[in-house]
Amino acid sequence: MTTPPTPRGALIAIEGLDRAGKSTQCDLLLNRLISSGIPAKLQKFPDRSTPIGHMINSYLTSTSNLDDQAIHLLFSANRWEAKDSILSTLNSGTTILLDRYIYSGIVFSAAKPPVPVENPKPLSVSWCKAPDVGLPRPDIIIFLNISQEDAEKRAGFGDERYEKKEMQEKVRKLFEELRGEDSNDKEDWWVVNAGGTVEEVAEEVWRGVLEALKRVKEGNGEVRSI
Ligand code: NYM
Ligand code: MG
Repeated sequence: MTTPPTPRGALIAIEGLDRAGKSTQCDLLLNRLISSGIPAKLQKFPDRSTPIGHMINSYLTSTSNLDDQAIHLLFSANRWEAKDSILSTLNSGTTILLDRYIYSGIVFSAAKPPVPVENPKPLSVSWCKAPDVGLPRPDIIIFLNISQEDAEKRAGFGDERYEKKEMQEKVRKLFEELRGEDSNDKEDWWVVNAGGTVEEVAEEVWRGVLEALKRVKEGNGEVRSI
């Protein structure tokens, strides 16, 4: 008799604007999964610990300057360098929580104001998506949706690039566009009202996770691609 193969883990992306509560929810969720007997791991993007991650960190903290296109490709490369480990972790039966993924990658780059001379047009969503095509596709994207009003009630922004009100407003619009894109992609989004208490948000997030686990169970075992 052969032993049945280990069912693969689920790939769960957590997305949202800065201050939506992603990191808090990721930590709670990781604990809840593990204490429910579901092996799980957290993978944060950008992963600032790798050589590419160091370059991204210098850029975000304004220690270095880069073309919009170059930094965009570095964010994508930072995901590609994690791809094999993501796939082998999933295939070994461990669920992965992604604290940001390609969706942040697309909207933050496309939200940047054009540089007047060298780069007169904003980067398009399709251009921004292209380098991520082929990466593992999440079974669900849990979007922590926070209203402008609630976001403003939370602690102020940090000093990193992109943490400015005008930029965040564009990011919000682009996330909305991305969520509505086409019927196929639409199913992937699980929108949670992130304006509630930490516990209320965690409950809604958990329902999304149960949905992802169900999809994996009903699927053919393969990890889809972007
Ligand atoms: N960000 C994040 C991007 O611009 N592109 C990407 O591909 C990713 C993953 O980095 N403001 C931006 C969004 C954030 C910033 O992320 C740092 P964090 O989660 O604050 O470390
Ligand atoms: Mg941040």
